[in-house]
Amino acid sequence: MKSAISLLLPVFSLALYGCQPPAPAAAPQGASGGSDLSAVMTARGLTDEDVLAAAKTWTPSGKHDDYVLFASGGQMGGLIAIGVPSMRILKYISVFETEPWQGYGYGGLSSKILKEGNQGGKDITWGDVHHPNLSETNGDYDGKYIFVNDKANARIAVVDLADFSTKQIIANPLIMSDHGGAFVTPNTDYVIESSQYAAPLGGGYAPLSDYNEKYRGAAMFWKFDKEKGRIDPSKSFAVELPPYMQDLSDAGKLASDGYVFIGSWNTERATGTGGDKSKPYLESGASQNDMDFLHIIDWKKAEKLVADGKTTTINGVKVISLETAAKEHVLTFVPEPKSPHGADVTPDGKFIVVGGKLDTHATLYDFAKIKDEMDKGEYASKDPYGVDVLDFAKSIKGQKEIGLGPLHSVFDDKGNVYTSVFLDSTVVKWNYLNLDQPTESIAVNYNIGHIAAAEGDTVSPDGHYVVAMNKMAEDRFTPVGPLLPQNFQLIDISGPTMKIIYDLPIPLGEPHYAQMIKADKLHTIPAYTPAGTNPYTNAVDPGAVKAGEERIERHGNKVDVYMSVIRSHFTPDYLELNQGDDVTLHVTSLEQAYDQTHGFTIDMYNVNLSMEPGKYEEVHFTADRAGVFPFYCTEFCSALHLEMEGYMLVKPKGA
Ligand code: CUK
Ligand code: CUA
Repeated sequence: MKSAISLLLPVFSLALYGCQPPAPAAAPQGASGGSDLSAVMTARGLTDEDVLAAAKTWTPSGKHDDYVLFASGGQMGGLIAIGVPSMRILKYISVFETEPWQGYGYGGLSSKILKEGNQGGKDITWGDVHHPNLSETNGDYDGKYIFVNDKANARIAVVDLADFSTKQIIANPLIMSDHGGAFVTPNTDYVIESSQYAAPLGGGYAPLSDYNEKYRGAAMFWKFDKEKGRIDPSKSFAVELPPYMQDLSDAGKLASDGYVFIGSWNTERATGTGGDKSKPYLESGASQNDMDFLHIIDWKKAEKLVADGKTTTINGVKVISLETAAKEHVLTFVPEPKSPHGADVTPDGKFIVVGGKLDTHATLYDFAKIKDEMDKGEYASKDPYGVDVLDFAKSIKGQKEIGLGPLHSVFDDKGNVYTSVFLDSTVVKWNYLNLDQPTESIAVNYNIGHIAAAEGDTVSPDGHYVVAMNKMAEDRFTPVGPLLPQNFQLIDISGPTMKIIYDLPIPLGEPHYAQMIKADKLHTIPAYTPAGTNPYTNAVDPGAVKAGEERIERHGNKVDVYMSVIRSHFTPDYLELNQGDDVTLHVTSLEQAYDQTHGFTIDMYNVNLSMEPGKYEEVHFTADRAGVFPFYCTEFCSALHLEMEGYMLVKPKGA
């Protein structure tokens, strides 16, 4: 058999030398080894396999990636868009956090979006993003939107993939934290957000001694208006859940369309010690039962109950009470072992894979069996809240021995499941269509959390790649102090065995989930067209100006500035204000040229905008500090970029 390297030489030489064939073997030069491939390999200590991996991921300048991975940014509060297979970071998308480069949250229109996300009157300027979920049509990613949750502050955001920017943040008025979300139903009718840590619904107070009676979870069904591209809270509803900690969820599809599956832990309803040494910590208290409950929600039935008015209203949200949900079988349980984590529906919608976390198995639930039991009313027991519980053994196709700490599962196009195994630090491949097929395992570095596959959550996954999202990097990269990056490892799953072909350090936030979409499904806009388009209304803003219409209007102490931006000046380029003026800047970029972005910042006033071509922005502030404040363009936009500046003069009161 030919070695990988001899097969690769032509490919790699082309990559290195463009169209020129390599010169005859040259002597190694310095640490890189010069221009001869085998000399480079020797100098850098690379194996054939390393070079093969490089050839599979190296993407020459100007060539684009096949896939885009949208990874949660964790505590960074936003999203990271990464090209696959190159693993080049393409963009950070700010969602719940302020971010200066995108001018996100520094006085412009985006500040209003961030304000909508305030909870209980508190400014919240970060988020703990766990699960990005792409919009779907017929169970397939359609490339239009991506939704994310903020676990810490119970919020959901809508990101438009036309311009990769956040359009809406919805603060959940019912729950105090979320986790099972954002997940969409197969036609993006609903974006699902379920709670994690139980609390009194609506943000009220109750002592922990009332935990069983007063603390609750909820599954929120946010109605998505596909025309407007926004969530419509008025058409949304929630299902009240017992105070078990609801965990990950997934929406049914095809065979299981109309249902949502949510894992849970702490069916023990442990609440911690409160200093009483006879009581267990929450962690061990919540790990006593052999079984917790996989929640099965019939959302189409829930929708009918809402339409029939069988709801109560809490903080403005229509809620199907736990009692009604149990009685009407909107909510049914099936036992799941043991403090489980992921719940992932297979591409055909026929099965649900649950990772055991404290168990060594993945459990494969058979939806046809579940449906049959529910249709016949065959229940094994009831939980303390009157919710019917199905029989475990009757509801599963089987279990697969996976290893220590199975968490999340994704799928390829051949019935293979790739399960992340946290404690073992492995990805384990098995087949849900044939449970007798032996498993294959690959070591990852280290402590994998989530895992993502190409088109992996659709009704037709692509195969090719999975990405292991490892929590710990340890020795993988040059040390950077005690706070280390996470490590995304790209795994080639196209061959007979899995191969790691790239390590990408993630230096911001701890990402949780990611989804990977075919790049050609994304249709981004090159500019806001026509010039003056408000990115939040997708229409030319009434405050926008055309060239020649720029002006300053003053009515008493209210000042409206209609300003334009184009290479390389602002019009008007100085503003004479009086201290205390109530100022609104209406800023229009007159550019339409691709990649011709300007910035607009007012020194000392915490105002900073990104003016992409054609964009309309609006800033409202009080000119409360007197003095002379330069404003300038922060993007190196032209040869006269430094000259793209002006003055805001604020005359002191009484001067
Ligand atoms: S969770 Cu983080 S590794 Cu929030 Cu999806 Cu499992
Ligand atoms: Cu415009 Cu620099």
